[in-house]
Amino acid sequence: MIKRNPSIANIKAGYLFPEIAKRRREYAAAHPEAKIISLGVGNTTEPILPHIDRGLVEGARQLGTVEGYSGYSDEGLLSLREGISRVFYKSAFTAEEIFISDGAKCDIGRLQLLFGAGTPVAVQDPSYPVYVDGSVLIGAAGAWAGTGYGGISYLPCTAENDYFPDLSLLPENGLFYFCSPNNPTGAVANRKQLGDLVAAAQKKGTLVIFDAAYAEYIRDPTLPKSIFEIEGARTCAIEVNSFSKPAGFTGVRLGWTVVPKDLKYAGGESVNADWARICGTIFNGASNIAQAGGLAALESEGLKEIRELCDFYLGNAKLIRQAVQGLGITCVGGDNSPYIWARFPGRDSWEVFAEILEKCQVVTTPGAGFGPAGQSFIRFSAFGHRADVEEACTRLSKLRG
Ligand code: PGU
Repeated sequence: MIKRNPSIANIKAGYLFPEIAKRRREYAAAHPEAKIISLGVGNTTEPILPHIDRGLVEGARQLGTVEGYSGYSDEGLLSLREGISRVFYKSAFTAEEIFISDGAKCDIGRLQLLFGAGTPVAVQDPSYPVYVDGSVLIGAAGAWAGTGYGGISYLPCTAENDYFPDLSLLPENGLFYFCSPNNPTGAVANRKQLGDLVAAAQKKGTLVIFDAAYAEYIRDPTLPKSIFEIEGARTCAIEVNSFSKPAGFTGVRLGWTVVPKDLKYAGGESVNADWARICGTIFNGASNIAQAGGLAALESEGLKEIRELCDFYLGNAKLIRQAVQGLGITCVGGDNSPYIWARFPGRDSWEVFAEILEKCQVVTTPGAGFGPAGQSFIRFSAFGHRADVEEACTRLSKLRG
C-alpha cells in the first residue's frame, strides 16, 4: 500500500476545535437535559447586517442574468482588490499586491508552500494553532527537529513580557507568525513594538506573516491595525486578513492576503510572483457571491455595519470580562479583541474546561490548545447571542468557591 505522509504522523492527535466539539457532544449525550452555551470556538452568531446582506443577494441575483453572470474570478475582482487597498491601506498597494482568498485560514495553510519544509518557523506562544499545525503538515517539524535547520520554535508572549516576544529569538532567514490582536490573549502590539519587530525581522532576514483577522476590533486609535503602518514592513512582511470576524462571513468565506512586490527571497526572486503562481495553480478564486458581499462591506454603509457588529461582540466581551473578574479570576483581553484570556494558576486547562462544562454547561477553549504558555488558561469567546452570553455569565458564578 501507499505510504502515509510522515508529516501527518507529527501532527497532534486532533485539531483543537473539533476536539472541543467532540467533548461537547459527549457531555450533551450524557446530559440530554443540559442547555449548553458555547463561548468556545470563535464562530460568529449574529445575522449579516442589511447593506452587506443586500450585496450578497444582489451578487447571487446577477449570476442569473446574461449581463451579470461571471465564472472563475482567479485572483479576485479588480474592484474588490482596489477597494481593500483604498479602505485598509490608504491605497498603498496595487491590485496585484492584494490577493482575494476564501478566508485567512486557507491562505495561512497555503502560504507555507512558498518556503518549503526546511524553513525554520517561530510562533507566538500562545497563538492560533493553525500556524503550528500547518507548519508541521508542510514538514517543518519531524525530520528537521534538532538538526538546527527547520523546526518550530515557540516564543513566549505572556504577562511577564507584555505579550511581546524576545526578538533576539526570531529565526534567522525563517518565518515568524505574528497575530495582533492576538488570538487567544487579545493583546495588541503597539506602534513601537511593531517597529521593533520590523527592524529585527529586517536584520535577521525573517519573514513575518502578520495575521490581522481581528484588526476591526481595535478601538484604541493609537494601536496599529496593520503591519504595513510600519515603515519598512513591505520588505519583510505578508499580511493575512478576513471578512469573517468583522462582517460575519465565517460561513460565507472571504479574505485577502497582501504580498508586497518589494518582498524578495534571499536570491532576489519575487515572493509576489510566486504567490500569484501558487494561487493560480491550486486555488480558483473566492466565490463571486462572497466578493459581491465584500464590495458592499467596503462601502460607507458597509463599514458602519462592520463597526456596529464588532461593537456588539465587544459588548459581549465586556460582560464576560466583568463576570470573570467578579469571581476574582485574573483576565486580559476583550477591549480590542473578542477574546478573554483568564488565568487559573496551577490548574490544567483541560481540567478547568471540563469543570466549567460540568458546573456551568458553558463550553470554553482550554489555553493549552494554543501552545505551552497557554497551560492554566481558559479562552472565552465573545461570539454569541446577547441572551446566551448573559446567561453564561450568570452561570459562571457557580465556579465560585
Ligand atoms: N486567523 C485567526 C487569528 C483566527 O483566530 C481565525 C479563526 C482565522 C484566522 C480564520 O479566519 P477565516 O478567514 O475565517 O479563515 N479562529 C477561530 C475559529 C477556529 C478555526 O479553526 O479557525 C478561533 O476560534 O480561534
